[in-house]
This record gives sequence, structure tokens and C-alpha cells, in this order.
Amino acid sequence: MSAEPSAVSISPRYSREVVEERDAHADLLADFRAGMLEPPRSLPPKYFYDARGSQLFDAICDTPEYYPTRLEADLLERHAEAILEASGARTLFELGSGTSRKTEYLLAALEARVSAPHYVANDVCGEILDEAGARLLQRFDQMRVDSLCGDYAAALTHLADVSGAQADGPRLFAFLGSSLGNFEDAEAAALLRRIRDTMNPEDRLLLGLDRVKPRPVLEAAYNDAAGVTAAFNLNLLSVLNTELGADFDPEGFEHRAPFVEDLSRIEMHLVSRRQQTVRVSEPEAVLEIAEGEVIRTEISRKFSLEAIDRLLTAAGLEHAAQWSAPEEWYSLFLLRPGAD
Ligand code: SAH
Ligand code: AVI
Repeated sequence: MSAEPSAVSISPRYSREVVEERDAHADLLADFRAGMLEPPRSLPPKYFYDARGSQLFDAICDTPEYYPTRLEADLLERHAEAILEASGARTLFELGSGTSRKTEYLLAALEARVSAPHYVANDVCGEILDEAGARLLQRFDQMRVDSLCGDYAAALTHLADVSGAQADGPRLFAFLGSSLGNFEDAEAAALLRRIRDTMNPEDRLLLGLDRVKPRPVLEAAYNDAAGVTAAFNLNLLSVLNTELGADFDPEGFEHRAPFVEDLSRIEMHLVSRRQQTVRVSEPEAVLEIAEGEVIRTEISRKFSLEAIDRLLTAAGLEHAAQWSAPEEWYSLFLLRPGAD
């Protein structure tokens, strides 16, 4: 969440720009007011990712239960060259890039194709952008890395504003990790439409999506035995305590992550262990939270092909190519903007 510039910004091959449309704190205030003052309570998942939340997500990716990262990494490792070949890209632009670890497969394939590769990374977490930037500059000695710190919408607006001046060749947009699955249908379609409207006709979008699979596999992935996902979920309360001057007691809540079959999604819940009163400074509020009451902190959709095609049609995107893990447990879709 930090917008402070860091040492890596002194490299001539690295820049970090804050691209918020509204400052991150104002966003959180508005979302807290909209979702948390009355039951049913919920918050959008982007607030998980302060520096600690980003580290915890990285640790989730290393748990034996969280299969999406491994399946997607395996697909990227095996098909990066084909993806770059099919896209013809000279620049990679990634939304919600996190550590960019899996992205390194794409970046290596990009570097093999072009002499001065350009990677534009976007994330709400400034710390993770700088860490990734420093690592990438070391590995790829001709690469330029520009980080856009802010949410997806702000990064896309920024890209649309500068694209005349800076668009170097066809671009590959990447939206990996099934992060699209953190949005309900209308928001997901609007975000995809936004991406499509930012693309030039020769640009391509690589979209990584988690697919429907047996409930035990899904529920284990979000309820890992070591409790890393629980710590990630509960860390949200620490973010609220710091950012809003609240006094949530993380011990007063329990992590749960059921698969809600009729909506085809995991829901991340914080369940109140007791009747409790939480005081918040900004916005000034007193929350009376009942025993057993649920705060919904995330949805994580598991997609059927029909659901994916409905979204793509609504967004004006067309299939160019597709790569899937065994049993279609995870898929990468290469998409092109359709005609208006
Ligand atoms: N793409 C990576 C990281 C996924 S975790 C992977 O596949 O492993 C989701 C990432 O998106 C986090 O790094 C988080 O900070 C970022 N993020 C979450 N919501 C966001 C938003 N609304 N705008 C921009 N980045 C966001
Ligand atoms: C980033 N996002 C797609 C992850 C997911 O699977 O929904 C975040 C996550 N939440 C719990 N575990 C992982």
C-alpha cells in the first residue's frame, strides 16, 4: 500500500509511479462505509495487500494445497515461447503483478525475442513492485521495468493516457493468478471491457483462470493445514486497525473458506467468535458484531467454459489460443480485442 519511492527507483532502468485515481485511503474509507457498517458485512479483497499481506500471499503460493500457482507456473514455463510468438509482443503489461515470479517465464521469452524488452507492472502494493523490480533488473540486464502503483482501473487509465507516446510495438497484457475471479460478473465484465478498450487491435491479453474442480481440492487450497491462508485473511483486520484507527481483535475472529457450489466460488469469511464491539476512528463508528456473524473478505470464482465465454462476449474479447492444465483444472486464454 505504501507509495514511498525506494532505492530501486534510482536505477535508470526502473521507475515507479503512483497512478491512483482516488487516494488509496479514500478508497478504503468509501468501501468500509459501503460494506462494513451494517450486516451483511464485506470488503473488496484489494485491502489484503499491505506489505505483510503480500508476503503472506507469496507464502500461500508455496503451500502444498494452493494448486493454482503451480498449475499456472507450469503452463507458463511450457508455453511462454508459444505465447510470445502468438502475441508478437514487444512489451508486457501486467495487472496485479505481485512478485512477478511466474511472469519471469514470459519475460525470458520476451527477452529472447527483442533486444530492449519493456515490462510494465501494476499492483496496489508498492513494496512488492519494488522488490520484484530489483530482482528483475538483476536477471534481465537489458530490460526496462516501469511500475504503476494503484488499482487496475487507474493503471489502465494511465496506460491509455501515455500509450500514444510509449506504446512500443504490440503489447501483451497479462492478468494472471485468476485474479479476475475476485470479481462478481458485472464487475469482471466491466474490468475486461476496460482492458479491451485500452488495447490496440494488435495487442493481446493473456488471462489465467482457475476452473471448476472437486470441492475437497478447492476447500483445501483455501484452508491450508499450516494456517497461512487464515493468517492472510486475519491480516485484513490489522490493515483496518492501522489505516482506520480501528480496534478489531484478530483473536476474536476465525477464518473460514467454504466452496459455495451454486455460485461456483470459494468465499473467504472472517467469522466472529463472540458478540463484540469494534470502535473505528475514521469513519467514526461503533460496530456491534454478533457471535457467528460473517465478514466476507473475498470471493474466488471457479470458472466453467460457459461462464468464461459469457464474460468474454460481454467484454468484446475473442479467443486467439488456449492452454490448459490436465483435467482442465486451470487455463490460460490468449485473447484479442473484437470488433466494436
Ligand atoms: N499475479 C500474481 C499475484 C496475484 S495476488 C500471481 O498470479 O501470483 C493479487 C495481486 O494483485 C496482489 O499482488 C495484489 O496486491 C494485487 N491487487 C489486488 N487487487 C488489486 C487491484 N484492485 N488493483 C491492482 N492490484 C491489485
Ligand atoms: C489473488 N487471488 C486470485 C487469490 C485467490 O485465489 O482468490 C487470493 C487468495 N485468497 C486466498 N488464497 C489466495
